[in-house]
Amino acid sequence: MKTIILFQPRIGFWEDFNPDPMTPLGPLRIASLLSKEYDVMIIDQRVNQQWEDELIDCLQKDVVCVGITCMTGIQINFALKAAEIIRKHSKVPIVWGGVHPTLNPSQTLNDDRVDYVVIGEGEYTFKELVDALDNKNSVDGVKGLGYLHEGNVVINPPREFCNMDELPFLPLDILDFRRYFDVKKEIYMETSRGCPFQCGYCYNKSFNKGRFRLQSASRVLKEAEYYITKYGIKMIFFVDDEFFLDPERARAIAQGLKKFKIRWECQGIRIDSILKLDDGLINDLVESGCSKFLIGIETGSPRMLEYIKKGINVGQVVEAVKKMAKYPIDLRMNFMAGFPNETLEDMRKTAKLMVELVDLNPRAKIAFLSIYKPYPGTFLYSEALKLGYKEPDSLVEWGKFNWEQANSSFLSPKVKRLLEGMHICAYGLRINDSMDSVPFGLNFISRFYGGIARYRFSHFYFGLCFEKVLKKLFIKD
Ligand code: B12
Ligand code: SF4
Repeated sequence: MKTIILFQPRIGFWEDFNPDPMTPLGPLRIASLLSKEYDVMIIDQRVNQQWEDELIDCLQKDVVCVGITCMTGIQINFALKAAEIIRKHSKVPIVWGGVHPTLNPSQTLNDDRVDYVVIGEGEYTFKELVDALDNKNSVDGVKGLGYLHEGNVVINPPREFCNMDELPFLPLDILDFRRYFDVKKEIYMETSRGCPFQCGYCYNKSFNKGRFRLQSASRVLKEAEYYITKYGIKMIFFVDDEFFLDPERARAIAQGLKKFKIRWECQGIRIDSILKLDDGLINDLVESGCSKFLIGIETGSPRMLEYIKKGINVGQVVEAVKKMAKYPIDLRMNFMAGFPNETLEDMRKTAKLMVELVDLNPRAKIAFLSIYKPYPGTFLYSEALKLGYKEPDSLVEWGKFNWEQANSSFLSPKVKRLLEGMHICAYGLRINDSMDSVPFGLNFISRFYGGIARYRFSHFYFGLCFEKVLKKLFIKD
Protein backbone atom coordinates (compact mmCIF):
# COMPACT_ATOMS: atom_id res chain seq x y z
CA MET A 1 0.00 0.00 0.00
CA LYS A 2 1.24 3.46 -0.80
CA THR A 3 1.41 6.09 1.91
CA ILE A 4 -0.22 9.51 2.29
CA ILE A 5 1.15 11.73 5.05
CA LEU A 6 -1.09 14.37 6.59
CA PHE A 7 0.47 17.02 8.80
CA GLN A 8 -1.41 18.90 11.52
CA PRO A 9 0.68 21.90 12.65
CA ARG A 10 0.61 23.42 16.09
CA ILE A 11 -1.55 26.51 16.56
CA GLY A 12 -0.36 28.23 19.68
CA PHE A 13 0.43 28.23 23.37
CA TRP A 14 -3.07 27.39 24.56
CA GLU A 15 -2.76 23.90 23.14
CA ASP A 16 -0.33 23.21 25.98
CA PHE A 17 -3.17 23.66 28.47
CA ASN A 18 -5.44 21.06 27.00
CA PRO A 19 -4.95 17.53 28.30
CA ASP A 20 -6.74 16.03 25.28
CA PRO A 21 -5.90 17.89 22.08
CA MET A 22 -8.67 18.77 19.68
CA THR A 23 -9.53 16.10 17.16
CA PRO A 24 -7.66 16.95 13.95
CA LEU A 25 -10.87 17.15 11.92
CA GLY A 26 -9.45 18.58 8.68
CA PRO A 27 -6.89 15.77 8.18
CA LEU A 28 -9.32 13.10 9.41
CA ARG A 29 -12.04 14.23 7.07
CA ILE A 30 -9.83 14.05 4.00
CA ALA A 31 -8.35 10.75 5.22
CA SER A 32 -11.85 9.27 5.43
CA LEU A 33 -12.05 8.73 1.66
CA LEU A 34 -8.52 7.36 1.38
CA SER A 35 -7.88 5.14 4.35
CA LYS A 36 -9.08 1.95 2.63
CA GLU A 37 -6.79 2.28 -0.40
CA TYR A 38 -3.80 4.03 1.14
CA ASP A 39 -1.84 3.86 4.33
CA VAL A 40 -2.74 7.30 5.72
CA MET A 41 -0.51 8.61 8.51
CA ILE A 42 -1.45 11.72 10.48
CA ILE A 43 1.55 13.43 12.03
CA ASP A 44 0.29 15.85 14.60
CA GLN A 45 2.83 18.33 15.87
CA ARG A 46 0.58 19.19 18.82
CA VAL A 47 0.79 15.73 20.35
CA ASN A 48 4.14 14.46 19.24
CA GLN A 49 7.36 16.09 20.41
CA GLN A 50 9.26 13.78 18.05
CA TRP A 51 7.22 14.87 15.06
CA GLU A 52 10.30 15.76 13.05
CA ASP A 53 11.82 12.26 13.36
CA GLU A 54 8.46 10.69 12.65
CA LEU A 55 8.05 12.83 9.54
CA ILE A 56 11.51 11.98 8.22
CA ASP A 57 10.90 8.25 8.90
CA CYS A 58 7.57 8.29 7.10
CA LEU A 59 9.10 10.03 4.11
CA GLN A 60 11.23 6.91 3.55
CA LYS A 61 8.08 4.96 2.63
CA ASP A 62 6.42 4.88 -0.78
CA VAL A 63 4.70 8.24 -0.33
CA VAL A 64 2.29 9.72 -2.91
CA CYS A 65 2.14 13.18 -1.35
CA VAL A 66 2.08 15.07 1.92
CA GLY A 67 -0.97 17.16 2.86
CA ILE A 68 -0.71 20.08 5.29
CA THR A 69 -3.63 21.85 6.92
CA CYS A 70 -3.55 25.41 8.15
CA MET A 71 -5.53 28.45 9.15
CA THR A 72 -4.30 32.03 8.95
CA GLY A 73 -1.71 33.03 11.54
CA ILE A 74 1.30 31.50 13.23
CA GLN A 75 0.11 28.03 12.36
CA ILE A 76 1.51 28.85 8.90
CA ASN A 77 4.98 29.19 10.44
CA PHE A 78 4.80 25.72 11.91
CA ALA A 79 3.47 24.41 8.60
CA LEU A 80 6.28 26.05 6.65
CA LYS A 81 8.90 24.55 8.95
CA ALA A 82 7.44 21.08 8.29
CA ALA A 83 7.30 21.73 4.55
CA GLU A 84 10.97 22.72 4.63
CA ILE A 85 11.87 19.40 6.24
CA ILE A 86 9.82 17.54 3.64
CA ARG A 87 11.60 19.37 0.79
CA LYS A 88 14.97 18.57 2.35
CA HIS A 89 14.30 14.84 2.71
CA SER A 90 12.07 14.01 -0.23
CA LYS A 91 10.76 15.00 -3.63
CA VAL A 92 7.10 14.21 -2.88
CA PRO A 93 4.51 16.86 -3.78
CA ILE A 94 3.30 19.03 -0.93
CA VAL A 95 -0.42 19.84 -0.89
CA TRP A 96 -1.81 22.63 1.29
CA GLY A 97 -5.44 22.84 2.36
CA GLY A 98 -7.62 24.45 5.02
CA VAL A 99 -8.88 27.96 5.60
CA HIS A 100 -5.82 30.03 4.77
CA PRO A 101 -4.85 28.38 1.48
CA THR A 102 -8.52 28.59 0.46
CA LEU A 103 -8.75 32.33 1.16
CA ASN A 104 -5.40 33.03 -0.47
CA PRO A 105 -4.63 30.28 -3.02
CA SER A 106 -2.43 32.18 -5.49
CA GLN A 107 -0.19 33.71 -2.87
CA THR A 108 0.11 30.37 -1.10
CA LEU A 109 1.22 28.74 -4.36
CA ASN A 110 3.93 31.34 -4.78
CA ASP A 111 5.85 29.85 -1.88
CA ASP A 112 8.26 27.21 -3.12
CA ARG A 113 7.24 24.85 -0.33
CA VAL A 114 3.80 24.49 -1.88
CA ASP A 115 2.95 22.37 -4.96
CA TYR A 116 -0.84 22.18 -4.83
CA VAL A 117 -3.57 24.04 -3.01
CA VAL A 118 -6.95 22.47 -2.30
CA ILE A 119 -9.58 25.19 -2.21
CA GLY A 120 -12.57 24.74 0.11
CA GLU A 121 -13.92 21.34 1.11
CA GLY A 122 -11.11 18.88 0.65
CA GLU A 123 -12.58 15.39 0.70
CA TYR A 124 -13.23 14.76 -3.01
CA THR A 125 -10.66 17.17 -4.41
CA PHE A 126 -7.85 15.58 -2.41
CA LYS A 127 -9.00 12.05 -3.29
CA GLU A 128 -8.98 12.89 -7.00
CA LEU A 129 -5.62 14.60 -6.70
CA VAL A 130 -4.07 11.64 -4.89
CA ASP A 131 -5.43 9.22 -7.49
CA ALA A 132 -4.10 11.42 -10.30
CA LEU A 133 -0.65 11.70 -8.71
CA ASP A 134 -0.55 8.01 -7.94
CA ASN A 135 -1.47 7.09 -11.52
CA LYS A 136 0.64 9.88 -13.04
CA ASN A 137 -2.47 11.41 -14.63
CA SER A 138 -3.10 15.06 -15.40
CA VAL A 139 -4.69 17.15 -12.66
CA ASP A 140 -6.27 19.69 -14.96
CA GLY A 141 -9.75 18.21 -14.50
CA VAL A 142 -9.59 18.17 -10.71
CA LYS A 143 -12.11 20.76 -9.55
CA GLY A 144 -11.19 22.92 -6.57
CA LEU A 145 -7.45 22.55 -7.16
CA GLY A 146 -4.76 25.20 -7.60
CA TYR A 147 -1.22 24.54 -8.87
CA LEU A 148 1.64 26.02 -10.83
CA HIS A 149 2.05 25.28 -14.51
CA GLU A 150 5.24 26.58 -16.17
CA GLY A 151 5.56 29.12 -13.43
CA ASN A 152 1.97 30.39 -13.71
CA VAL A 153 -0.74 29.88 -11.15
CA VAL A 154 -3.62 27.76 -12.44
CA ILE A 155 -6.86 27.63 -10.47
CA ASN A 156 -9.27 24.96 -11.71
CA PRO A 157 -13.05 25.60 -11.60
CA PRO A 158 -14.56 25.39 -8.12
CA ARG A 159 -15.95 22.14 -6.75
CA GLU A 160 -19.60 21.79 -5.81
CA PHE A 161 -20.27 21.38 -2.08
CA CYS A 162 -20.49 17.79 -0.97
CA ASN A 163 -23.47 16.06 0.59
CA MET A 164 -22.44 15.80 4.24
CA ASP A 165 -24.70 12.81 4.83
CA GLU A 166 -22.61 10.85 2.32
CA LEU A 167 -19.27 11.46 4.00
CA PRO A 168 -17.77 8.42 5.76
CA PHE A 169 -17.32 8.52 9.54
CA LEU A 170 -13.94 9.72 10.81
CA PRO A 171 -11.30 6.97 10.53
CA LEU A 172 -10.21 7.27 14.16
CA ASP A 173 -8.26 4.01 13.95
CA ILE A 174 -5.47 5.80 12.09
CA LEU A 175 -4.80 7.98 15.15
CA ASP A 176 -2.73 6.96 18.12
CA PHE A 177 -5.85 6.77 20.25
CA ARG A 178 -4.30 7.39 23.66
CA ARG A 179 -2.89 10.71 22.55
CA TYR A 180 -6.31 12.15 21.83
CA PHE A 181 -8.97 10.49 23.89
CA ASP A 182 -7.24 9.47 27.07
CA VAL A 183 -8.30 12.03 29.65
CA LYS A 184 -11.61 13.56 28.67
CA LYS A 185 -12.68 11.04 26.03
CA GLU A 186 -13.82 14.03 24.02
CA ILE A 187 -14.31 14.12 20.29
CA TYR A 188 -14.90 17.06 17.93
CA MET A 189 -17.68 16.60 15.38
CA GLU A 190 -19.21 18.75 12.67
CA THR A 191 -22.88 18.37 11.76
CA SER A 192 -23.20 21.28 9.35
CA ARG A 193 -21.02 23.57 7.29
CA GLY A 194 -21.37 27.23 6.50
CA CYS A 195 -23.67 29.93 7.77
CA PRO A 196 -26.03 32.30 5.95
CA PHE A 197 -25.14 35.38 8.04
CA GLN A 198 -22.85 38.13 6.82
CA CYS A 199 -20.58 39.05 9.74
CA GLY A 200 -17.94 41.32 8.29
CA TYR A 201 -14.96 39.61 9.94
CA CYS A 202 -15.86 35.98 9.25
CA TYR A 203 -14.40 33.49 6.76
CA ASN A 204 -17.81 32.11 5.95
CA LYS A 205 -18.94 34.29 3.09
CA SER A 206 -15.75 33.56 1.23
CA PHE A 207 -15.07 29.97 2.30
CA ASN A 208 -18.63 28.68 2.22
CA LYS A 209 -20.06 31.23 -0.22
CA GLY A 210 -22.81 31.94 2.30
CA ARG A 211 -24.21 28.41 1.77
CA PHE A 212 -25.43 26.48 4.78
CA ARG A 213 -25.39 22.67 4.54
CA LEU A 214 -26.75 20.33 7.16
CA GLN A 215 -26.38 16.71 8.07
CA SER A 216 -29.68 15.07 8.91
CA ALA A 217 -30.39 14.40 12.58
CA SER A 218 -30.43 10.65 11.94
CA ARG A 219 -26.98 10.73 10.35
CA VAL A 220 -25.61 12.82 13.26
CA LEU A 221 -27.01 10.34 15.76
CA LYS A 222 -25.63 7.33 13.87
CA GLU A 223 -22.19 8.89 13.77
CA ALA A 224 -22.29 9.87 17.45
CA GLU A 225 -23.41 6.37 18.41
CA TYR A 226 -20.51 4.89 16.45
CA TYR A 227 -17.91 6.96 18.33
CA ILE A 228 -19.59 6.43 21.69
CA THR A 229 -19.98 2.67 21.41
CA LYS A 230 -16.80 1.84 19.50
CA TYR A 231 -14.41 4.27 21.19
CA GLY A 232 -16.00 5.01 24.55
CA ILE A 233 -16.43 8.72 23.79
CA LYS A 234 -18.03 10.58 26.71
CA MET A 235 -18.08 14.13 25.45
CA ILE A 236 -18.78 15.67 22.04
CA PHE A 237 -17.85 19.17 20.97
CA PHE A 238 -19.81 20.26 17.90
CA VAL A 239 -17.71 22.69 15.86
CA ASP A 240 -20.54 23.89 13.61
CA ASP A 241 -20.61 27.59 12.89
CA GLU A 242 -24.30 27.72 13.80
CA PHE A 243 -25.81 24.60 15.30
CA PHE A 244 -29.36 25.87 15.87
CA LEU A 245 -30.39 27.28 12.51
CA ASP A 246 -32.82 24.40 12.18
CA PRO A 247 -34.28 24.07 15.70
CA GLU A 248 -36.28 20.93 14.81
CA ARG A 249 -33.09 19.18 13.77
CA ALA A 250 -31.45 20.29 17.03
CA ARG A 251 -34.45 18.94 18.96
CA ALA A 252 -34.22 15.57 17.21
CA ILE A 253 -30.46 15.39 17.89
CA ALA A 254 -30.94 16.27 21.56
CA GLN A 255 -33.73 13.75 22.01
CA GLY A 256 -31.67 11.05 20.30
CA LEU A 257 -28.57 11.76 22.41
CA LYS A 258 -30.40 11.36 25.74
CA LYS A 259 -29.96 7.60 25.89
CA PHE A 260 -26.17 7.78 25.64
CA LYS A 261 -25.68 9.71 28.90
CA ILE A 262 -22.79 11.75 27.52
CA ARG A 263 -21.99 15.45 27.78
CA TRP A 264 -21.88 17.76 24.79
CA GLU A 265 -21.08 21.36 23.96
CA CYS A 266 -21.41 23.48 20.89
CA GLN A 267 -19.19 26.08 19.40
CA GLY A 268 -21.63 27.99 17.20
CA ILE A 269 -24.82 29.56 18.49
CA ARG A 270 -26.00 33.05 17.76
CA ILE A 271 -27.69 35.31 20.26
CA ASP A 272 -30.82 35.50 18.10
CA SER A 273 -30.90 31.70 17.88
CA ILE A 274 -30.88 31.52 21.69
CA LEU A 275 -33.84 33.86 21.81
CA LYS A 276 -35.76 31.49 19.52
CA LEU A 277 -35.15 28.33 21.59
CA ASP A 278 -38.33 27.27 23.38
CA ASP A 279 -38.36 25.88 26.93
CA GLY A 280 -39.10 22.37 25.69
CA LEU A 281 -36.06 22.38 23.43
CA ILE A 282 -33.77 23.80 26.12
CA ASN A 283 -34.97 21.12 28.52
CA ASP A 284 -34.23 18.48 25.89
CA LEU A 285 -30.77 19.96 25.50
CA VAL A 286 -30.12 19.81 29.23
CA GLU A 287 -31.46 16.25 29.56
CA SER A 288 -29.30 15.12 26.65
CA GLY A 289 -26.15 16.39 28.37
CA CYS A 290 -25.66 19.76 26.65
CA SER A 291 -23.53 21.74 29.08
CA LYS A 292 -21.99 24.65 27.20
CA PHE A 293 -22.65 27.15 24.40
CA LEU A 294 -19.89 29.25 22.90
CA ILE A 295 -21.42 32.49 21.69
CA GLY A 296 -20.02 35.27 19.54
CA ILE A 297 -21.13 38.64 20.88
CA GLU A 298 -18.08 40.53 19.64
CA THR A 299 -18.75 44.08 20.81
CA GLY A 300 -20.81 46.09 23.28
CA SER A 301 -20.99 49.07 20.98
CA PRO A 302 -24.28 49.36 19.05
CA ARG A 303 -22.44 51.33 16.38
CA MET A 304 -19.83 48.59 15.93
CA LEU A 305 -22.44 45.78 16.00
CA GLU A 306 -24.04 47.43 13.02
CA TYR A 307 -20.77 48.17 11.25
CA ILE A 308 -19.51 44.59 11.53
CA LYS A 309 -22.93 43.37 10.29
CA LYS A 310 -23.47 41.10 13.26
CA GLY A 311 -27.25 41.30 12.88
CA ILE A 312 -27.95 41.51 16.62
CA ASN A 313 -28.30 44.34 19.11
CA VAL A 314 -27.15 44.88 22.70
CA GLY A 315 -30.72 44.51 24.03
CA GLN A 316 -30.93 41.01 22.49
CA VAL A 317 -27.57 40.08 24.00
CA VAL A 318 -28.71 41.05 27.49
CA GLU A 319 -32.05 39.29 27.03
CA ALA A 320 -30.46 36.05 25.79
CA VAL A 321 -27.86 35.90 28.56
CA LYS A 322 -30.56 36.57 31.15
CA LYS A 323 -32.87 33.97 29.59
CA MET A 324 -30.22 31.27 29.91
CA ALA A 325 -29.59 32.01 33.61
CA LYS A 326 -32.30 29.59 34.71
CA TYR A 327 -30.78 26.64 32.87
CA PRO A 328 -27.68 24.63 33.81
CA ILE A 329 -25.88 25.47 30.57
CA ASP A 330 -22.62 27.40 30.72
CA LEU A 331 -22.18 30.30 28.34
CA ARG A 332 -18.75 31.19 27.03
CA MET A 333 -18.90 34.57 25.35
CA ASN A 334 -16.46 35.76 22.72
CA PHE A 335 -15.67 39.41 22.18
CA MET A 336 -13.39 41.31 19.83
CA ALA A 337 -11.90 44.77 19.72
CA GLY A 338 -9.64 46.66 17.37
CA PHE A 339 -11.94 46.82 14.33
CA PRO A 340 -11.23 49.42 11.65
CA ASN A 341 -12.85 52.73 12.63
CA GLU A 342 -13.48 51.56 16.21
CA THR A 343 -13.06 54.29 18.82
CA LEU A 344 -11.96 54.10 22.44
CA GLU A 345 -15.56 54.83 23.38
CA ASP A 346 -16.69 51.73 21.46
CA MET A 347 -14.10 49.63 23.31
CA ARG A 348 -15.20 51.06 26.63
CA LYS A 349 -18.75 49.91 25.84
CA THR A 350 -17.45 46.41 25.15
CA ALA A 351 -15.59 46.29 28.46
CA LYS A 352 -18.71 47.51 30.29
CA LEU A 353 -20.97 44.93 28.62
CA MET A 354 -18.54 42.12 29.44
CA VAL A 355 -18.76 42.85 33.16
CA GLU A 356 -22.52 43.40 33.00
CA LEU A 357 -23.12 40.03 31.34
CA VAL A 358 -20.90 38.13 33.76
CA ASP A 359 -22.97 39.65 36.58
CA LEU A 360 -26.30 38.81 34.94
CA ASN A 361 -25.80 35.09 34.75
CA PRO A 362 -23.50 33.13 37.06
CA ARG A 363 -22.87 30.62 34.28
CA ALA A 364 -21.85 33.26 31.76
CA LYS A 365 -18.09 33.77 31.43
CA ILE A 366 -15.82 35.45 28.96
CA ALA A 367 -14.14 32.96 26.63
CA PHE A 368 -11.87 35.43 24.84
CA LEU A 369 -11.53 39.04 24.01
CA SER A 370 -9.73 38.66 20.69
CA ILE A 371 -7.82 41.35 18.93
CA TYR A 372 -9.50 41.84 15.57
CA LYS A 373 -7.20 40.91 12.66
CA PRO A 374 -8.23 41.37 9.03
CA TYR A 375 -7.96 38.39 6.72
CA PRO A 376 -8.87 38.16 3.05
CA GLY A 377 -12.33 37.60 1.67
CA THR A 378 -14.16 39.58 4.35
CA PHE A 379 -15.95 42.94 4.36
CA LEU A 380 -13.80 44.32 7.17
CA TYR A 381 -10.68 43.39 5.26
CA SER A 382 -11.66 45.81 2.50
CA GLU A 383 -12.43 48.40 5.18
CA ALA A 384 -8.96 47.90 6.65
CA LEU A 385 -7.38 48.31 3.21
CA LYS A 386 -9.16 51.66 2.87
CA LEU A 387 -7.43 52.74 6.09
CA GLY A 388 -4.06 51.88 4.60
CA TYR A 389 -3.72 48.34 6.00
CA LYS A 390 -0.88 46.58 4.22
CA GLU A 391 -1.74 43.02 3.35
CA PRO A 392 1.04 40.55 4.18
CA ASP A 393 2.54 39.91 0.75
CA SER A 394 3.71 36.31 1.14
CA LEU A 395 2.90 33.14 2.98
CA VAL A 396 5.88 33.79 5.22
CA GLU A 397 4.48 37.21 6.15
CA TRP A 398 1.05 35.69 6.92
CA GLY A 399 2.85 33.38 9.31
CA LYS A 400 3.86 36.43 11.34
CA PHE A 401 0.20 37.36 11.67
CA ASN A 402 -0.05 36.71 15.38
CA TRP A 403 -3.60 36.68 16.72
CA GLU A 404 -2.27 37.56 20.17
CA GLN A 405 -0.68 40.85 19.06
CA ALA A 406 -2.28 44.13 18.09
CA ASN A 407 -0.17 45.10 15.10
CA SER A 408 -2.64 46.16 12.40
CA SER A 409 -1.34 49.35 10.85
CA PHE A 410 -4.68 51.17 11.24
CA LEU A 411 -4.37 51.09 15.05
CA SER A 412 -2.58 53.85 16.91
CA PRO A 413 0.25 52.87 19.31
CA LYS A 414 -1.96 53.80 22.26
CA VAL A 415 -4.82 51.59 21.05
CA LYS A 416 -2.38 48.75 20.34
CA ARG A 417 -1.16 48.83 23.93
CA LEU A 418 -4.69 48.98 25.24
CA LEU A 419 -5.85 46.04 23.11
CA GLU A 420 -3.02 43.79 24.16
CA GLY A 421 -3.86 44.65 27.77
CA MET A 422 -7.58 43.98 27.29
CA HIS A 423 -6.84 40.71 25.51
CA ILE A 424 -4.63 39.24 28.22
CA CYS A 425 -6.70 40.58 31.14
CA ALA A 426 -9.90 39.12 29.69
CA TYR A 427 -8.62 35.66 30.63
CA GLY A 428 -9.19 36.81 34.22
CA LEU A 429 -12.92 37.22 33.61
CA ARG A 430 -13.24 33.46 33.22
CA ILE A 431 -13.05 33.07 36.97
CA ASN A 432 -15.05 30.18 38.42
CA ASP A 433 -15.00 28.61 35.01
CA SER A 434 -14.65 24.89 35.46
CA MET A 435 -11.28 25.50 33.77
CA ASP A 436 -11.01 21.78 33.33
CA SER A 437 -8.39 22.29 30.68
CA VAL A 438 -6.10 24.36 32.86
CA PRO A 439 -3.56 22.99 35.33
CA PHE A 440 -4.52 23.37 39.01
CA GLY A 441 -1.88 26.00 39.81
CA LEU A 442 -2.95 28.27 37.02
CA ASN A 443 -6.59 27.77 37.90
CA PHE A 444 -5.85 28.86 41.49
CA ILE A 445 -3.92 31.97 40.42
CA SER A 446 -6.60 32.87 37.95
CA ARG A 447 -9.28 32.81 40.67
CA PHE A 448 -7.17 35.13 42.78
CA TYR A 449 -6.52 37.34 39.81
CA GLY A 450 -10.22 37.62 38.89
CA GLY A 451 -10.80 40.65 41.11
CA ILE A 452 -8.03 42.59 39.40
CA ALA A 453 -9.35 41.73 35.94
CA ARG A 454 -12.80 42.80 36.98
CA TYR A 455 -11.51 46.12 38.28
CA ARG A 456 -9.71 46.73 35.02
CA PHE A 457 -12.78 46.07 32.85
CA SER A 458 -15.17 47.99 35.12
CA HIS A 459 -12.90 51.05 35.09
CA PHE A 460 -11.61 50.55 31.57
CA TYR A 461 -8.11 50.75 32.97
CA PHE A 462 -5.38 48.64 31.41
CA GLY A 463 -2.37 50.72 32.44
CA LEU A 464 0.62 49.26 34.37
CA CYS A 465 -0.19 46.00 32.68
CA PHE A 466 2.02 43.50 34.55
CA GLU A 467 -0.06 40.72 32.94
CA LYS A 468 1.61 41.35 29.59
CA VAL A 469 5.04 41.02 31.17
CA LEU A 470 4.04 37.77 32.88
CA LYS A 471 2.71 36.39 29.64
CA LYS A 472 5.94 37.20 27.82
CA LEU A 473 7.96 35.59 30.61
CA PHE A 474 6.03 32.37 30.97
CA ILE A 475 4.25 31.59 27.75
CA LYS A 476 5.82 30.66 24.45
CA ASP A 477 3.85 30.70 21.16
C1 B12 B 1 -12.10 24.05 16.27
C2 B12 B 1 -11.59 25.41 15.83
C3 B12 B 1 -10.45 25.89 16.45
C4 B12 B 1 -9.61 25.07 17.40
C5 B12 B 1 -8.49 24.30 16.66
C6 B12 B 1 -8.76 24.03 15.21
C7 B12 B 1 -7.79 23.04 14.59
N1 B12 B 1 -7.77 23.01 13.29
O1 B12 B 1 -7.06 22.37 15.23
C8 B12 B 1 -9.00 26.18 18.30
C9 B12 B 1 -9.94 26.38 19.48
C10 B12 B 1 -7.60 25.95 18.82
C11 B12 B 1 -9.09 27.37 17.38
C12 B12 B 1 -8.36 28.50 17.60
C13 B12 B 1 -8.50 29.64 16.83
N2 B12 B 1 -9.33 29.81 15.78
CO1 B12 B 1 -10.49 28.45 15.12
N3 B12 B 1 -11.84 27.34 14.48
C14 B12 B 1 -12.22 26.16 14.81
C15 B12 B 1 -13.48 25.79 14.01
C16 B12 B 1 -14.70 26.13 14.84
C17 B12 B 1 -13.58 24.36 13.56
C18 B12 B 1 -12.36 23.84 12.77
C19 B12 B 1 -12.68 22.50 12.24
O2 B12 B 1 -12.21 21.50 12.75
N4 B12 B 1 -13.56 22.41 11.21
C20 B12 B 1 -13.98 21.17 10.59
C21 B12 B 1 -12.96 20.77 9.50
C22 B12 B 1 -13.39 19.49 8.82
O3 B12 B 1 -12.97 21.83 8.55
P1 B12 B 1 -11.61 22.39 7.93
O4 B12 B 1 -10.51 22.34 8.86
O5 B12 B 1 -11.93 23.64 7.23
O6 B12 B 1 -11.28 21.26 6.82
C23 B12 B 1 -11.89 21.15 5.55
C24 B12 B 1 -11.22 22.02 4.47
O7 B12 B 1 -10.68 23.21 4.96
C25 B12 B 1 -10.19 21.13 3.87
N5 B12 B 1 -8.91 20.96 4.54
C26 B12 B 1 -8.52 21.26 5.77
N6 B12 B 1 -7.24 20.90 5.96
C27 B12 B 1 -6.79 20.35 4.83
C28 B12 B 1 -5.55 19.83 4.50
C29 B12 B 1 -5.36 19.32 3.23
C30 B12 B 1 -4.05 18.74 2.86
C31 B12 B 1 -6.42 19.33 2.29
C32 B12 B 1 -6.22 18.78 0.96
C33 B12 B 1 -7.67 19.86 2.63
C34 B12 B 1 -7.85 20.37 3.90
O8 B12 B 1 -10.85 19.87 3.88
C35 B12 B 1 -11.59 19.73 5.12
C36 B12 B 1 -12.82 18.91 4.85
O9 B12 B 1 -13.65 19.52 3.87
C37 B12 B 1 -13.33 26.76 12.79
C38 B12 B 1 -14.64 27.13 12.11
C39 B12 B 1 -15.17 25.98 11.30
N7 B12 B 1 -16.41 25.69 11.48
O10 B12 B 1 -14.44 25.33 10.55
C40 B12 B 1 -12.62 27.95 13.41
C41 B12 B 1 -11.66 28.77 12.57
C42 B12 B 1 -10.79 27.82 11.79
N8 B12 B 1 -10.86 29.44 13.61
C43 B12 B 1 -10.58 30.66 13.33
C44 B12 B 1 -9.89 31.56 14.19
C45 B12 B 1 -9.86 33.00 13.76
C46 B12 B 1 -9.29 31.09 15.36
C47 B12 B 1 -8.50 31.92 16.38
C48 B12 B 1 -7.64 32.99 15.82
C49 B12 B 1 -9.53 32.50 17.35
C50 B12 B 1 -8.98 33.59 18.23
N9 B12 B 1 -9.32 34.81 17.90
O11 B12 B 1 -8.29 33.36 19.15
C51 B12 B 1 -7.69 30.85 17.10
C52 B12 B 1 -6.28 30.65 16.52
C53 B12 B 1 -5.26 31.12 17.47
C54 B12 B 1 -3.85 31.08 16.95
N10 B12 B 1 -2.94 31.19 17.88
O12 B12 B 1 -3.57 30.99 15.77
C55 B12 B 1 -11.08 31.05 11.97
C56 B12 B 1 -9.93 30.99 10.97
C57 B12 B 1 -9.93 32.09 9.97
C58 B12 B 1 -8.72 32.01 9.07
N11 B12 B 1 -8.59 32.99 8.21
O13 B12 B 1 -7.91 31.13 9.12
C59 B12 B 1 -12.22 29.99 11.76
C60 B12 B 1 -12.50 29.64 10.31
C61 B12 B 1 -13.48 30.57 12.46
C62 B12 B 1 -14.09 31.79 11.85
N12 B12 B 1 -15.39 31.96 12.03
O14 B12 B 1 -13.50 32.65 11.24
N13 B12 B 1 -9.98 27.15 16.38
S1 SF4 C 1 -22.90 34.05 12.63
FE1 SF4 C 1 -20.85 33.25 13.11
S2 SF4 C 1 -20.36 31.83 11.48
FE2 SF4 C 1 -22.12 33.04 10.80
S3 SF4 C 1 -21.21 34.69 9.58
FE3 SF4 C 1 -21.45 35.42 11.69
S4 SF4 C 1 -19.49 34.93 12.70
FE4 SF4 C 1 -19.58 33.76 10.80
